[in-house]
Amino acid sequence: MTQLTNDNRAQLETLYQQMEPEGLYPLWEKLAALVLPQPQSPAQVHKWVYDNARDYLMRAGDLISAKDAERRVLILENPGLPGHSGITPSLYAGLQLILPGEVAPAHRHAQCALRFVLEGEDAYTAVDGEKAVMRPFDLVLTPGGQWHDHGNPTDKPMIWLDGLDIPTVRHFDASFAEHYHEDRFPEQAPAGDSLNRYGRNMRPLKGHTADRRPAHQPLFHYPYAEWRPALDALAESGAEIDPHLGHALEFMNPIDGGPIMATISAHVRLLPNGFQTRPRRATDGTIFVVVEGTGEAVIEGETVALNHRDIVVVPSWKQVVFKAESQLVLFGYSDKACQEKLNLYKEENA
Ligand code: GTQ
Repeated sequence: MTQLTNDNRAQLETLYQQMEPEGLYPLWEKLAALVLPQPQSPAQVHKWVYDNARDYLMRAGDLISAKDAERRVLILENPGLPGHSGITPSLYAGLQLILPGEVAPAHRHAQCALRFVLEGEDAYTAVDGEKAVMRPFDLVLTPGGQWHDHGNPTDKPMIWLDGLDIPTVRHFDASFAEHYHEDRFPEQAPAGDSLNRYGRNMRPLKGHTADRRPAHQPLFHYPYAEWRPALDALAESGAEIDPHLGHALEFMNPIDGGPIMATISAHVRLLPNGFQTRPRRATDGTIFVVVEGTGEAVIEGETVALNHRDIVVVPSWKQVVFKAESQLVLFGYSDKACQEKLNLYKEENA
C-alpha cells in the first residue's frame, strides 16, 4: 500500500478493531493474497509408495472389518493440506481394502467416486444393483446419487484407489448421504450389462430396457482389457506422439463425449522407453498412478522416482516433466472436468 501517515494508520487500526466484531474487514489489506496473479497451491508434491501404504492397510484389515468401518480406507492426505482429507484442494484419494468374503454395505451420496484397481481380481462394485467385476487397473465409477456396495467373493484381498470429489462437494455445501437398509442393493441387471450396452461405441436401440441407467451417466466400467490395448495400438501405429503428454487417451462419457463425471476427469498415457515429455503445467492438480514401468517425474525441479503402483500428486500449476526409464504407463485423474465448466481451466505447454 502507498504512503499512509502514522496518524492515518492509527485511525485505520482503530477502524479495523471496531468493525471486526460486526464481520467487516478491509479488502485493501488482503487483496493481493485473495486474487493471486497465478495459482499458488497450498498442496505439496507428494508420493505414496504403494508397498508401504499397503502394509498399513493390511494391518487395518486385521483390526476392523469392511462392514464395521463402512468403508475401510486409508486417506491419502496432502501434507500441505493438514486436516483437510484432500489430496488436492478439490479432490480426495484413498486406498480401500476388501478382504475375502467381505461386503462394504450399500450407501449413496452426492459425491462422485472413481475406483482404480491396484490389486486383486474379481471382487465387484455394484452400482444401482449392477455389478462391475473388477480386474487390476480397471476404472469403475460410482457417480453421485447412485447406490453402491462393494464385495469380495474371492480368496484374495482386493485393493483399489478411491478418487472422490469430497472437497468440492464440501466447498459447495451440497453433501447428502444415506444408507440402504440392507448390506446389498437388490440386483437389477446382470454383471457387465451397462458395459455391453454403452461401452462398445454403441448404445441401446430405443426400447423398454434402454432407460434403466441415468441418462447422463450410463457407463461406469472402463476395463484395463480395453484401454491398455488401445494405448498399445496407438503407439504401434506410428501415430505422432504428443510431446507434452506421450500417447494419451482420456476416459469419456459416451453420452456427450465429455469427461467421465461432472467433477472428475481421468486419462491414461503411455511413454515409450527413453521418452521424456516437454515441460507442462496446468491448473488441474493431478493424481497419477504408475500402472507399468519405471521412470521419474521432475516437478518444479524436484525429482520423484516412479515405481509400480506408486501414487504421486502434482498440484495446480506445478511444471512437470516425465521421463520413462522403461515403457511407462500412467493413470491420472483431476478436477479438469469441473474447471472447464467454470471456465477456469488453463494449461501451458513449454
Ligand atoms: O466406497 O463409497 O474412499 O463413500 C470415501 C467415501 C470410499 C465408497 C471412500 C466413500 C467411499
